[in-house]
Amino acid sequence: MRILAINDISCVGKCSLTVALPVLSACGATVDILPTALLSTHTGGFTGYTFLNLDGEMAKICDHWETLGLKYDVIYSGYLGSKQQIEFVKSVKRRFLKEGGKFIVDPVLGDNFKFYAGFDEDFAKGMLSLCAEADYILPNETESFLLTGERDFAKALKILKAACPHPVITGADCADGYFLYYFDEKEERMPLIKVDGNYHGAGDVFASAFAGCIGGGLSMREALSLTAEFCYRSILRTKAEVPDRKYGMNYERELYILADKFGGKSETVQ
Ligand code: PXL
Repeated sequence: MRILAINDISCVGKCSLTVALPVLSACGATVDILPTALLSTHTGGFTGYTFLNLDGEMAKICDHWETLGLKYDVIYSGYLGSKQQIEFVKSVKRRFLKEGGKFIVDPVLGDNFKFYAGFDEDFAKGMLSLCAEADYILPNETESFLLTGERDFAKALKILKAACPHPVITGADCADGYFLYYFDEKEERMPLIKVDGNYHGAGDVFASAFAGCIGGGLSMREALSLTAEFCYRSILRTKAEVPDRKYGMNYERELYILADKFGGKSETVQ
């Protein structure tokens, strides 16, 4: 299974591609990357970070790839560095997704009911148009609100479903519990255990694991349930081990959950 991960490289802070690579690899995927921006750290909680937009480079990289005839089973996109990149990622899907392949969009926009630095309403509109090209979208509760203007999760899910066949709201805090809201063949809710606190990078850990599980052939429900278990354990570990949450999640020693599912003895190795 070959996956293309389109996301930024935040050198410090464990999110985006530095998370996608190990998590997707643990799911047995061959991972290629298309970096959208290069930052010294992510933008959530650090100050003074560097930011290099890679718009021009992305176009050149893809032109080269076309000469190699590359095609992907899954294309998974996350943080985009500019509005132009939204249109560019649509063209990447057209050029490089295999017939019958899956396009998974994590519409990275914000958290805690605020946009991340550099994003606004106009960017959210563009992101919704990218969601309309996806098979699966993975907004958190803030992104679900920024995309739909709706705080009620059942209503937001309906609006998202009009854009994309399989939306997942990745952490819906409701009066009667904490849930994944998603649409597979019908609207469903999967209960989650809520751990107090804010865990930077949790969305990337979730989206990467889900993309790996879908690429690995699991059904949507199986993929969500394994992803939820992996995230829950990683969050518990992070809560215990990482005092400064802007440094991201300690998910590494939970990767075995994915590797156990997707690993196996090679027939060529005795
Ligand atoms: O985790 C989402 C994310 C990805 N990439 C960058 C970010 C953030 C969130 O803050 O700043 C650069």
